[in-house]
Amino acid sequence: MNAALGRDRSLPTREGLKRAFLDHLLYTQNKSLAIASRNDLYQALAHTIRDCMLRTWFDTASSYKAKHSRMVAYLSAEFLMGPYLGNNVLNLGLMDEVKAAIAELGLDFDDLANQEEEPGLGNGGLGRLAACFIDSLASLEIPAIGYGIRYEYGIFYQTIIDGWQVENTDKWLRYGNPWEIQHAEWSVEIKLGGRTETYTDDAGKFRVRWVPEKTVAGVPFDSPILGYRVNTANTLRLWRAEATEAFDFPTFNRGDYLGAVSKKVTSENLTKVLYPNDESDQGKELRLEQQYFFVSCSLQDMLRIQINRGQPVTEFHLAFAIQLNDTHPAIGVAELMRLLVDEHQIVWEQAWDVTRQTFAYTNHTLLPEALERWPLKLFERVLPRHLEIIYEINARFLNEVRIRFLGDESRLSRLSLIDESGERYVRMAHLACVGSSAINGVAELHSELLKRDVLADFYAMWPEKFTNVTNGVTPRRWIALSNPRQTSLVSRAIGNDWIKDFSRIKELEPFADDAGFAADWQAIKRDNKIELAGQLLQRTGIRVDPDSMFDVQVKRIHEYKRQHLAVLHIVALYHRLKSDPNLDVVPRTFIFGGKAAPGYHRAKLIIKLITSVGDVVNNDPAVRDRLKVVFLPNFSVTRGQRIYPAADLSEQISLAGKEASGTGNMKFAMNGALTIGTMDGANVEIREEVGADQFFLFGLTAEEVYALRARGYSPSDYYRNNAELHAVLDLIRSGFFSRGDANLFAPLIDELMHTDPYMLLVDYQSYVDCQGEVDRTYRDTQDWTRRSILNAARSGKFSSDRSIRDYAERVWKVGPAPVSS
Ligand code: KOT
Repeated sequence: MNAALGRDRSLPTREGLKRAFLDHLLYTQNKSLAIASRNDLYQALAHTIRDCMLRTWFDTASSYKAKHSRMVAYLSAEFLMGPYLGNNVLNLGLMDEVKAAIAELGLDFDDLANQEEEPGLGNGGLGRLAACFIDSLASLEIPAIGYGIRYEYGIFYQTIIDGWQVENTDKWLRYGNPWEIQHAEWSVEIKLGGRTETYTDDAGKFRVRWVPEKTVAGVPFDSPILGYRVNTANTLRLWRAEATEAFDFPTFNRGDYLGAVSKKVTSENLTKVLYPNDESDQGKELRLEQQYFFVSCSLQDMLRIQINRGQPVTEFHLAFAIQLNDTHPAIGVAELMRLLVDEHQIVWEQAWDVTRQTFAYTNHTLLPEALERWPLKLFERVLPRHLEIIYEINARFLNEVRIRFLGDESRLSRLSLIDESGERYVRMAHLACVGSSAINGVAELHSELLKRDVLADFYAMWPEKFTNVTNGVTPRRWIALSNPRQTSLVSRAIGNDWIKDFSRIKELEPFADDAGFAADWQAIKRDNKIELAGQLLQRTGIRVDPDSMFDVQVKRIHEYKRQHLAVLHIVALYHRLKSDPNLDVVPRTFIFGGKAAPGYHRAKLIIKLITSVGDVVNNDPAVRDRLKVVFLPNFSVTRGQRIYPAADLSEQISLAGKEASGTGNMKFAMNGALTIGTMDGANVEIREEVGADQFFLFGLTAEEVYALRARGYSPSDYYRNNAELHAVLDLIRSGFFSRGDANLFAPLIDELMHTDPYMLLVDYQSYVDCQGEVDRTYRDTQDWTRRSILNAARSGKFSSDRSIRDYAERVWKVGPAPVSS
């Protein structure tokens, strides 16, 4: 409909943007400027920007089709995309023009952009990584499609009531989603449950077919993923479950209208809600159905594309490289086998070759509770045919093992796809390893630990399959969009090529010693802190001093991430200040944010501990100018965009050997925050890149953690031998922070004193000493600023563009396929 835009790919003028905006206001929202709500204005602007991308999107698809480019299919149960509007305007290269056009209409761009409900279709790191990767794939002009689930309700909205987390539903689709296009014509049918039966086909061949108990329809919703200032717009294709028939006609004809509709409701429950657990496996039937649903939809879609291109299904692996984002889509290995063998009548051996050459698997965790396994009974009930296929894969695989390791029975049971040590389970990581040609961890240390520990037997079997791809984050969203002040300063100094080629950020290094640049850098940090302070006041009622050090820990709340270690430090400082009111400490604002899984009581108690300590500290006149503790509710991509640019100190304090990589650590570093952290995940590589002076290191190494655990660890020794730690734990235990309720935090403190599985007490002194070092360093503002600039200048490795190049070369064997203009 839009004459002002989108006819070709030349960028629209300011007048064209204004005209298109007003047209959408009238023809899409049916409002005038005078009566439009902010949502109407946002919707009109979103549609205007969408129009600017459609031609590129269409041309990209045509170009891939014509060139038969090998395509990356990134399969992920989560895509935590964050708001689209700002990012799309940025990637179009239209930020200044759009802002000006909107201003000329008497409106404010940021104000409208803030109207967008972010699609929270992920829990945390894993889902956000998928979003950064999809941005980098498009920006590097690599043919790719992201496949996932269009949850009707994303991650819950967190509020804090009386210091506790309260979950609210996330109705992100309430006002519609202007960034998606539904393609009902590409719907597919998904089977579930039932049984299998054998039959003889026309050629006299013995075959198996699946007689499902029910079927549901999968309907794709596509969003364009525009690369940064290129002619490529890839697709994010998310599947929604619908009833295959709107009505169950036999029931309907019996006069049971409600009964007939209820079947529709049941089908649609499949994609209703995102499971809000990060790094824990709950083994729920609906979750297995969700996984199978989106994987089968996606594989059927790829086969349709392959056939539509006139290519044989036996060459599927030449057309697609499928990346499994952890094991949530690992059922794809069995599903592709089923589709090839049962539905396309390919012989097993050939189908297996195709399958193995198609898949690659990324592992994202070493935590045993996150390794997915499905009770065999449940699996059989939902996916009877897949269980048979998995048995067949397993039998052939174990034969291979037997030949390689004669007589090693225990190795067989360790490697088997079926865990038979007690109740029987299907091990999804094993299925992923056997069915993939490449297996990777997400940071050097993590990949080493995988080979040594979790996947050691697979490493012994196929060392050549293993590789490391260190995570990265997109500098577009995490600097150019979130931190416009830093972006213009940097671009004034070194030009703006760094946004596309982030390795060039190193050209900033010489400016660390440029007094004028440093003064600007420092002023920008202060402005960002003032802005965040405004948000904190508005959302929590707590007033903080922008001249205090902003010491930030934002990430999911989990014991292994040790938010409570930071609390022990805060309580220690509080205790010191109370004992010596004249003590000279650098004023600090401790900022926390993050969600706890709703069923993870210990994590929820950690939130309550943070807010309770905050209540006491923030309201104590003796310390309140020097210590502030804020828990910012509902940490999300949107909130992160304001937080990272305003941080002075980034807390990355997980127990070594637990955090696979971390990606928040990278966002902070790029935005000039120095890190206090352990030798865990990508921290190791960050320290290596930015230099030890820019990284405050403390704590045991992963090796030392293993050694200590092997020797036998007794936390009570640390409690007894460290007077300050003793006092801190006693103070929390006593009820001092819980209005005299000595029971409230008892479970937390007792666990620390008796088992302390994440070794807080071991690392406590080293952490507190290290914070002392941070304090001393921060006092010399010029020195701190210099380190902050160096830190950002040396963060080039942590762009997701680098990660994607690594995958493209080493795993997918694909290259760019630019779309001609
Ligand atoms: C969740 C469930 C099962 C298996 C893994 C997870 C998982 C891992 N969820 N998030 N992660 C994080 O992934 C990030 C991206 O690789 C890492 O940076 C981070 O360390 C993981 O904790």
